[in-house]
Amino acid sequence: MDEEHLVAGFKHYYGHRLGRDEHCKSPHYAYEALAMVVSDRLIERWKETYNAYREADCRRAFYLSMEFLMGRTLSNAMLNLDINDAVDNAMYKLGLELEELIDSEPDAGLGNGGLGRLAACFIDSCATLQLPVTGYGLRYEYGMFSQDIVNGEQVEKPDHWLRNGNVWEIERPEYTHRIKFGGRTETHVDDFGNKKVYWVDTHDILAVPFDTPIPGYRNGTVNTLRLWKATATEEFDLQEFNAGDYAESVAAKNTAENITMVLYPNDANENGKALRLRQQYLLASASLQDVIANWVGRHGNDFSEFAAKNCFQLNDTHPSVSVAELMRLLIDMYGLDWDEAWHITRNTMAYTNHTLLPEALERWPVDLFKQLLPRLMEIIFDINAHFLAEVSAHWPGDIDRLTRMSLIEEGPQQQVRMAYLAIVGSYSVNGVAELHSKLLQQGLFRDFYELWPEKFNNKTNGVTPRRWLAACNPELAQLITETIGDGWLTDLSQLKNLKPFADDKAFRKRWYQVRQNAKERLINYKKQEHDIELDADALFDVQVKRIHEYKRQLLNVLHVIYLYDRIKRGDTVDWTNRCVLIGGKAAPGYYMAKKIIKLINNVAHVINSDPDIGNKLKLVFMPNYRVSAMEKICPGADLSEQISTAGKEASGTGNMKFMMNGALTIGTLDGANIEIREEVGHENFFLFGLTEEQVEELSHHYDPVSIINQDEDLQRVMNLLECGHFNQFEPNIFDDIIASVKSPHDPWMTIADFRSYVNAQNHVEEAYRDKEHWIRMSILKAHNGFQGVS
Ligand code: 26Q
Repeated sequence: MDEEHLVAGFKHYYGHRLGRDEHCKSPHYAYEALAMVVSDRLIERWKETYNAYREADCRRAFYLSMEFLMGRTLSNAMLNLDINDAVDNAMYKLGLELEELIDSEPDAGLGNGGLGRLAACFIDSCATLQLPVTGYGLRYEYGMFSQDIVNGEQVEKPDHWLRNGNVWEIERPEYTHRIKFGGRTETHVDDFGNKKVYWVDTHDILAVPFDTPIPGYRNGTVNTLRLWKATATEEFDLQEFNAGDYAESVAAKNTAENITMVLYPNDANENGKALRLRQQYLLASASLQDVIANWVGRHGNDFSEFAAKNCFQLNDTHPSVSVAELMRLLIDMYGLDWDEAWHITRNTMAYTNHTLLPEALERWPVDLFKQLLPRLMEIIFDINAHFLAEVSAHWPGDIDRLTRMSLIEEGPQQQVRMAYLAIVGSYSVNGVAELHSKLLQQGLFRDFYELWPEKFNNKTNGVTPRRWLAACNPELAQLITETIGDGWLTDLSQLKNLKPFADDKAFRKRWYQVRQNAKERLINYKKQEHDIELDADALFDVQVKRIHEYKRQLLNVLHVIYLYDRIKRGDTVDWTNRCVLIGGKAAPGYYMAKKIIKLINNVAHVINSDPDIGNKLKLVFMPNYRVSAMEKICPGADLSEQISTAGKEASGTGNMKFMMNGALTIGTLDGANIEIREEVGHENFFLFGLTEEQVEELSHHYDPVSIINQDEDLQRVMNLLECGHFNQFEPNIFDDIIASVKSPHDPWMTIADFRSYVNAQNHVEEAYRDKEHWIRMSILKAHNGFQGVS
């Protein structure tokens, strides 16, 4: 771990393994050599952790997720191994710039947003808490697309993140599993009248695992993230080869390998795609076979303790075919009877829901399911039959309820309701914030809550403070540690010990200085990457997240236009300079989200090139928002925008990352905002907007046009939009956006919240002008110890 050995290790890898010398100009190889050196230091601890869990023989959890949005690994590994300073010195000795090496690591962008990053934060925290938790996911060849902005519009580029190899993973072909697709089922009855089902004539593929070490924070524990890659089987090729089609048989490998080729964007248009169902089944089957093979290796065919020793956490419904797959494996492969298998399944599966939006609830056409996974479809029908019998015993004669609760939705084409499958097959169902969990019980899953209230619970999301404070904002972390010790790194509630220091003038001064430094770094990053000058004294107002109508980036833009209009009218007494930064990706098929990006860029162009505006107001769209960008952005933000329509954002997690770095929040009573506000105190949170109940009530008689007519400011904002002020040479391109906010059916109610949002923003400005007051709030806000579950 010391400097000398790090230097020697680096030279060894750089010179002998990678074959580079001092003439090599690319920082990439230096990054690789350093990553190899750091990775070596994880391997021994990895084996020890594996053996320790084996010996402890405790219950283990497996986090099944189609997404792990890991971002970069190097700086996190260095932090957790406690070798930051040694590496810093070693690189200095070698004449290398550590920052540059860190920045040449590509993000592992194997996720869309919140749900994928939550999985990554959880496995980090589990390693730190020394919990025996393994992540299971897919090793996509292409992660989340990278976003370019051309003429203000999003252009997607494939993200071939593995192009230069991946130092952190180890392939483990010895744990390969075979996955069946297609074919048909045959039922045989033996001499004793026992029924046995065979799934035959299948087209099989292989799932090969790649393991990544997940180090805990300075505790010697290294857990595992195991990602599956799809490959062709040997005989798959051979069949065709024997028929003489050599080239075709090799080409056919592609069909198998396509399965893990690309991460699906979170996009309503991608619903129902067969390839996505193949991906989901690959994850479910390979992971369950893996755990069962390990179990059988230790306990033979005795599954009596299986549920007591294993559980599978389903990250949304994406892996929920696992419920049926575990039944199949136990019954068809290990000979258990239905009741035994069902008892085990119901006591090992747990389901986390991440959305209330009805369009986001997964459904698969029965026909497609039958064709791709015939045996699984049969099992789902059997589960449904048993389940509906239970429902009718509970509510005799209640046919409506049976129709509502059935795992199969009837209609022109039958569909499997994956959320219901997950609920029926699990011992626990949770939402991701208190409000969200309450709404699941009272709304979406009400029937199920009435049947099994004991299954339902809440687990408010959390984020890892190691990556989201210690690693991304070392200066602030240092100040906190100097003030209250370093216990907060593994016990976030200790941040409450900062509270008295909000009254300490000297501490406030240091806090302010550290935050200004972070803003300067963000400004430099923007300047380098996007060639724009920002003013460090301005209020940095940031909204970064996926672009979605319910997240209301549009409301943010309406406010920016309102500020622009005020400057143009000369209404600038007591003005607060403001830089509004917006970033995020739109799903490639989401028309409105893409229009919103275009609008942001067009408004930005008009504002930023108007000399009347100057430093009073800037609007910047930050392209290609991703994990490594957030690590640069959140330390430098003053104000975090959490402005979703109440009841629509399940939790939000960006809100937590901003607050722990000392930003204040403007937000609605939605998701985890509500709990954050309770923790930090109402006076430290800029609240606005309708409540979830008010949104629901208003939806019956919403009249945005009359709201506009009664609000002069809003009228002017709408006029600027409608007269084409931001699209002078592109007529009508924003008509659909204008129509959407003016529609009485607008589910996001942007217009309804405009006035109260503007008022809250006025309070923000007032507070920002009183610097001492703002710093006090920043300290209290960041550090009242909101914890979530990380
Ligand atoms: C669906 C169908 C086809 C292809 C992809 C998908 C798909 C992919 C990803 C659907 C949804 C997702 C991701 C959802 C997500 O990130 N939800 C967020 O989860 C966070 C963690 O719980 C919450 O904080 C956010 O509120 C929630 O929006």
